[in-house]
Amino acid sequence: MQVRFNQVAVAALVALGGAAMAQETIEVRIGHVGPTSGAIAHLGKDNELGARMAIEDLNAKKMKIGGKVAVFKLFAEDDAGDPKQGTAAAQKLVDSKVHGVIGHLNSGTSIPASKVYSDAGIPQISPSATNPKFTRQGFKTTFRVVADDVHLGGTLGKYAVKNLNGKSIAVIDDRTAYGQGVADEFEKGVKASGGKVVGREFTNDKATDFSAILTKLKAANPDVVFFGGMDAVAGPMLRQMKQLGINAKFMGGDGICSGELPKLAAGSMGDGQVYCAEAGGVEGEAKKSMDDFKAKFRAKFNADVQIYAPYVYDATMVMAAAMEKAGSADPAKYLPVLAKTAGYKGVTGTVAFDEKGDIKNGALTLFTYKGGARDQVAVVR
Ligand code: ABU
Repeated sequence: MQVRFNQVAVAALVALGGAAMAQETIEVRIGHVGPTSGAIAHLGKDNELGARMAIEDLNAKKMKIGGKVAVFKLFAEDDAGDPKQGTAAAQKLVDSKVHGVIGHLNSGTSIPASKVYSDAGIPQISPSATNPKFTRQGFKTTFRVVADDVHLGGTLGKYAVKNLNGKSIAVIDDRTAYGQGVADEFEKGVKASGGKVVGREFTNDKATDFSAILTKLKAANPDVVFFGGMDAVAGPMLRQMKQLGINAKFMGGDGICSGELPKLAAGSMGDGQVYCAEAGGVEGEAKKSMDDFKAKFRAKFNADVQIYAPYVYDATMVMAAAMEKAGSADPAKYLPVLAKTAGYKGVTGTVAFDEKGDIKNGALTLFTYKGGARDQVAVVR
């Protein structure tokens, strides 16, 4: 009789232990939007892979939110870099009741989409939209983990005059929110540094023939040509500059600063001819975390980071950390905690937001290209 009692007691204890071990879970839906189709699909896919990597790492950690194990799910959307598709993708994510959004990639899509997220009270962190307006609309839900075009364009303008010794500088932009904005800031930076802008032309983000504007600028004999736009346009522009015998240095912002640019330029870039800047970056001891991320990314996806995958990764981690700290994935509950993010140590450096949702003390990394690969020149703040 005693033996039977002991058997029952042990069985009951095992059942209780099993119940305790089967922990409650909470589903956390993270939206991601970027242009995974169209001319800059390579950049959109790079961003999306950064989000996938973050989601996998978060799930492996078994992070607890409000005492429950969080199961993160990625809701990935394509906006093709188009403002209308951007707002449609944003509405789709709102309808899917995502808890937060990482994206979009472009300023031209991030800005209109930010109103959709703001109206729904859903936090949005862009890993790459640099137009200042993005965080200056008075929305509490809007954040970014990169420096803006004032910093980016202004620094590049100064660099063109002071470091590249540019005497006659030509400027082209693609008339997008990003391209025109960064070119305007570049022009201001050139003038503030005592440089001379000898021509300003524009194209669009789908153009492939630049012979008319390049021929016009060639007559002004520029020693530096700055392009505000993306790598998919900069590559063919570099090819046509070479065909026309324009031997000027070529500069651009973060939009051209990809691993893909040498391929898009199809052998038309001389070593040290092209300069660009990523709107973030780390150096010294901290660079190891970025290098480790890039190695892990390559091993996992058999692809090199283009530009912003590490920033997408950090943006996702920062959002999850705010949920963990708030003990809730409810946007209304974790948004105030997200806004107070300070000192988060990510792979791209320290993330802290100011009152507008901009990164505090954002860095820039200047690159040139040598042997068909990006070559880091300096990190500046
Ligand atoms: N920052 C360059 C690419 C994204 C954008 O701002 O449009």
